[in-house]
Amino acid sequence: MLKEDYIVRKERWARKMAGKKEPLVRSTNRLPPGQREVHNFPILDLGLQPDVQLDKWELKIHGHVENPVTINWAQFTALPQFTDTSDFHCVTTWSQFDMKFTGVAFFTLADLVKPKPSATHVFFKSYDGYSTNNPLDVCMDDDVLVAHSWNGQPISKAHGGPARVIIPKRYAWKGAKFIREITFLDRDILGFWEVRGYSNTADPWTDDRFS
Ligand SMILES: Nc1nc2c(c(=O)[nH]1)N[C@H]1C(S)=C(S)[C@@H](COP(=O)(O)O)O[C@H]1N2
Ligand SMILES: [Mo]
Repeated sequence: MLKEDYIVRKERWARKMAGKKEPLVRSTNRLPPGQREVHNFPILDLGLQPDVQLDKWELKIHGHVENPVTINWAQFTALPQFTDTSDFHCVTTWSQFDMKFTGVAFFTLADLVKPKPSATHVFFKSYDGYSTNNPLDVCMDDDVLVAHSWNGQPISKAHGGPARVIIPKRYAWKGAKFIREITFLDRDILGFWEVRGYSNTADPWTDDRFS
């Protein structure tokens, strides 16, 4: 990512953190090609929803970073909190608008572990055995977070609680539910769906579903 792009994104995020964001003015065309709007927040998983107790929950963040950490629930929820409203696009053609997620911004987690210059990609692993991958610059945006709440309520087990990753600019499979481990890498490694024929770039606006 260009240094200028990074600074612009982080400034945008800082305004959100300070509560100074202007009211959202969204495009009237919010539905990416091939999608239909839903209101019932469908559930998609691998058929198993791991029962992770909060006192056993841990998030390991490591790899090409200066300061690897494993944080427990109390440490995670003590980090600066971030709420953002975004649209959610599943590759199976449903989209739901105005999803209000609260948690910890990816910028905050990156500031905590300090990625080394060699870090170019991020690999996410979940408690259900799921995994997915993204370029670092996709994660370093003002709308990316590890969420523990949806519309003010704790995220249910079915929707990936205790905590899940939200990456609004990508199809939703790029955001791991039941998040357990975040690894900064110096190369790309494909995740669960990416090795099974799904697009590695997953951009809803270009109908970029399969590889
Ligand atoms: N751990 C995990 N994360 C996952 C999945 C999964 O099966 N396991 N499914 C992905 C897919 S395909 C989508 S569309 C969204 C669905 O989130 P939801 O069930 O809350 O709608 O989670 C994504 N993250
Ligand atoms: Mo999906």
